Amino acid sequence: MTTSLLARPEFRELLTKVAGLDNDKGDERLKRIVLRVSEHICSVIEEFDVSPSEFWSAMAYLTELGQANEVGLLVPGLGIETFLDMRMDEAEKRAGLEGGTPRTIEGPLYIAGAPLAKGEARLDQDPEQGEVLFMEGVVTDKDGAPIPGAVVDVWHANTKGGYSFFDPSQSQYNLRRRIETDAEGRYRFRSIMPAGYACPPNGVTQKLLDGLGRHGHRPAHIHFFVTAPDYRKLTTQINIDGDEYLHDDFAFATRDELIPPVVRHAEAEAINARGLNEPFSTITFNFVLHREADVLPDTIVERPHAQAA
Ligand code: MBD
Ligand code: FE
Repeated sequence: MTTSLLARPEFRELLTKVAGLDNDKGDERLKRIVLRVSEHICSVIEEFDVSPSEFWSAMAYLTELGQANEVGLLVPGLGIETFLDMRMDEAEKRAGLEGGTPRTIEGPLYIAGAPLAKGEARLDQDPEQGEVLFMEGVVTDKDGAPIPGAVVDVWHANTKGGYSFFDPSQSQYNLRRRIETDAEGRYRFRSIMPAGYACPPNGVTQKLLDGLGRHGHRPAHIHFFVTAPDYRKLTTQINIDGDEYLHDDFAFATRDELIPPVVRHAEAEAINARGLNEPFSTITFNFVLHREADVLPDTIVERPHAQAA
């Protein structure tokens, strides 16, 4: 039987130098993390007897992934963004926070700086053939007290599953708005029913998913950041009920509390009252925020966000 190379003193010495643990400069936490990551990579190579060719194909994959700007797509596909949510949920539970609207992942397609409206907005700027959707609700604290002046930053895909900015066929900030709640804590918007998103079929993320026998589809959904002074930032989404991928999301973001009823209105009276010619849908969804507290980990996640203008 051969003993693991990883246990040999000459390998331990190599790792120590790799992580800079034999010097007194640099950052301690970074050194400890680099040590563990290096150990884990070498251990996987050993466990699976990874050949040099296999190893370099993995490095080529990561290079392509970055060049295609798909890192933010693979991360949720591997469940890691959901794991970060699970850790934040646990930390809040340990600190005694209960209730409130559940968080779910941000995903890679947020753009900062969407137009700011007061109380209500229309999100669909680009004419599209699709079902009109009205969504409304109130932002409250845990006791149900409305929070006026909260900002509901909403973004979603068009009827083809594409997001403005990333999809050059859409105008700037199409289907993206920030809505400030009114004196009663209310927000409302008119938009168009989104379609589900699918990873680019010939893309780098889908290539790995193919190897895992997995699809790259998300159910139709609408994203939100909900913020208010002295409250914890909420990052969440609602899913459109009835979608075939509702409980089979490649990004693992579905939560039972985030599937509000979609009410379809087909009566002529309701259609006329809204000034429309076709049936439409409405969704009511309230957001419940937690007060901020020093002992809790920050819910504001620093990550690069493009801005369209
Ligand atoms: C999306 O629209 C999305 O929300 C996530 C998490 C990943 C890819 C596309
Ligand atoms: Fe999305």
